[in-house]
Amino acid sequence: MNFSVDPATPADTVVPESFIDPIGSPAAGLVTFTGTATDDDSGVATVFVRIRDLATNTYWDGATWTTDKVWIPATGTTTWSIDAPLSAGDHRINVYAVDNAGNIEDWGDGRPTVTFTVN
Ligand SMILES: [Ca+2]
Repeated sequence: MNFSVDPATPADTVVPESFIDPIGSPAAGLVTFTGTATDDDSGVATVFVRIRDLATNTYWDGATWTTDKVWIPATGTTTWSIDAPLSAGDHRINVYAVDNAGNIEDWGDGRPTVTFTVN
């Protein structure tokens, strides 16, 4: 029997991991969220964020608030940021990362979630 090993590029099967920096209780207005992401092998391609206003049950699409459960790409990868104009009340942010091999951080892997109150 013959076995061969391709030394060139082992497939990346490791799912990336994202993290949200502490948010606290920001003041109403334009709020900047920041965080990080890591990935073995191919590296982080994109970080997606979903920001929900729990009072109106709407989601920030980058331009306006919508009832669609939209995910929008953050700026940056291993360190990322995103801005959203928030009114007072409870909000929730979720984040996930995708790596350059197309592996997607799914809910089962954690997909960080933070619920916070805007003052
Ligand atoms: Ca990977």
